[in-house]
Amino acid sequence: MTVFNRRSVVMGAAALAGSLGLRRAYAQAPSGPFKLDPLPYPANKNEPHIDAQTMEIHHGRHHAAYVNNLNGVAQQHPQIGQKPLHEILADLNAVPEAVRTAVRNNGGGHANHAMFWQIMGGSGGEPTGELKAAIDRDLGGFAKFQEDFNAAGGRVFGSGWVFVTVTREGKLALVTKPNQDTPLMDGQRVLMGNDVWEHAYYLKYQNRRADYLKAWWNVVNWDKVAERYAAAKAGTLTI
Ligand code: MN3
Repeated sequence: MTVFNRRSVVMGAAALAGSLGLRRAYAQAPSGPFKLDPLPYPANKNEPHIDAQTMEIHHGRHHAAYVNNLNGVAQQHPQIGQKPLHEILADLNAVPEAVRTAVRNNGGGHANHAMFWQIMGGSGGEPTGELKAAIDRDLGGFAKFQEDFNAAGGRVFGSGWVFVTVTREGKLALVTKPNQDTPLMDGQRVLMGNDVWEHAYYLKYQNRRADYLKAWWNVVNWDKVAERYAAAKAGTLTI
């Protein structure tokens, strides 16, 4: 078999796996050190604000693809799997240049989505305690924080994220990033963030990103965000 023919067969197999749907694609995913954890709640938990189909596709296909792609890179460059993900992302210059962009996009995507699922599945409301005090101190209070966060998310051109970063001292700041970039790449820690890629909202909201940003607050799990805040101050928050 010539190289050309072998490649045709491989590509044909990949196309077939895609046409057979998600389960078959999982079965053929490259194994490796990076894992896609199941959603920590049923896919319909964020209804009606985020529909179950969006959650299923977003987690089971988009996030799964980042994990699979990252494992594919790790098969060729085993050292990629030997450091914690937040350390890899904080030092992308140490990643071989040939796969640096792949690690940036897929590693960032894996970290961002792992955080994202964790802080949703709640019922909104408002933060309390130390976290509320930090929002009042650093972000101008809860109402102003929501307004600024939504505005920042709306200003992201194309695909990206809006984040709240947190220091070891517990200080908060609003940050936006394009694509699957993350403040982890600047050595920072992420308290919470919202995905403003169209895949996060298009089925239900189409082009109305502002409506999605506004509705998203109804599914934030503030207990989980508070756990992340405490972990940041304890120095144990990773992704
Ligand atoms: Mn996404």
